[in-house]
Amino acid sequence: MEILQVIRPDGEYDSKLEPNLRVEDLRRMYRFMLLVRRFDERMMLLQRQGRIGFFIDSTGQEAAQIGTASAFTSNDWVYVSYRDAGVCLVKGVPLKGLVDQLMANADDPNKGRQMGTHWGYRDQNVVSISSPVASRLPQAVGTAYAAKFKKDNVVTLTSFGDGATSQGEFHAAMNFAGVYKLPVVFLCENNQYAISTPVRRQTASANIAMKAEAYGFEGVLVDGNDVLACYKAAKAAIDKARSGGGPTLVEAVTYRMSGHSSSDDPNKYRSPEEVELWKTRDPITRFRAYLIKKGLLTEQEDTSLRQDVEDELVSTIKASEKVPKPTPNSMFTGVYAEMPWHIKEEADELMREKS
Ligand SMILES: Cc1ncc(C[n+]2csc(CCOP(=O)(O)OP(=O)(O)O)c2C)c(N)n1
Repeated sequence: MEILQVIRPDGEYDSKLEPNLRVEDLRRMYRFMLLVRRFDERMMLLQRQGRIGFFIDSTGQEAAQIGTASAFTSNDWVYVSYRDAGVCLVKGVPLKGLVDQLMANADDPNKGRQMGTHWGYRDQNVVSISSPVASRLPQAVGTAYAAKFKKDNVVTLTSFGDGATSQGEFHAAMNFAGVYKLPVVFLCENNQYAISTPVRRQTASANIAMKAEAYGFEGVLVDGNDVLACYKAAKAAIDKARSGGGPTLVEAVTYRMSGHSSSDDPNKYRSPEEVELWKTRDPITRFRAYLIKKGLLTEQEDTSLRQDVEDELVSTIKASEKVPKPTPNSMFTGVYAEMPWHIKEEADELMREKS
């Protein structure tokens, strides 16, 4: 299979393949990429300082996430991965919403009940993450099935790692989506590892995209470190889904530059040479080179954009840290429309003990 690439690692590009995007869209995408990279660095530091409990970053995968998400509209549904802070931001989740989640404070829409990075934002159609690997895929297909049934003109995105493709849920979801021609985009962010398991231990296939063929729909292989290629592949998949053409599996070939999470040491299972090689394919360096080559960004503008991102992060962290923790009795709310008697008893007992 050919891999779709618009921008080469040195910033040179194929003008015949460039998607039709406005300058402000390109700049917006670049800013999101800078923001999520600094967000990752900052959050990892906060975790090391004990100011948040746990963190999973996406460094190296910014193009796959920002490029793909930029092709969706605000009405579309997304079932993201814990590694997809960038998708949440593009979907319109405020930066503070992400930091509040990690701080598990009272402003977190999930009231601090989820594990850190297990995003969920109802207002932006970002469905709360369930942790078992690949469990989101059948859920996303269910949403796409409902959309088709109700004739809602929405497309559902679900993103997952290469490791998820070894789970039964991946195959069940792909099969159902294929049979019912559902408006769903499967995004496999193939970052080469599932914690310490390399992708060659996940599959004997030449790639993951080709698996779509077995389920009767198209699979597309894309350079996951090329933001324009990711946008272009997603846009084509979304347009097809919206016009009744059914699902697409997009495999974005990328690399997880850091460890699996704040609890992992990747030096135990991969070589420094491998990491160095992927650094030369950095998605942000590549997009920056492209924008400069096209005259859409100057060195000075880049510097001030980075400062702007830094300022936004600093003020957001300060604001989130001021928010108190959720009150203990908030754990009894938000699940049942009418509280069952036994939960009410427990809530009353807690209130008595606290008073
Ligand atoms: C069913 C299940 N098994 C194991 C785990 C533990 N676990 C959490 S993340 C992960 C690796 C997932 O890798 P991949 O799907 O490639 O996504 P990535 O983390 O690389 O983005 C594992 C094994 C889990 N959450 N659920």
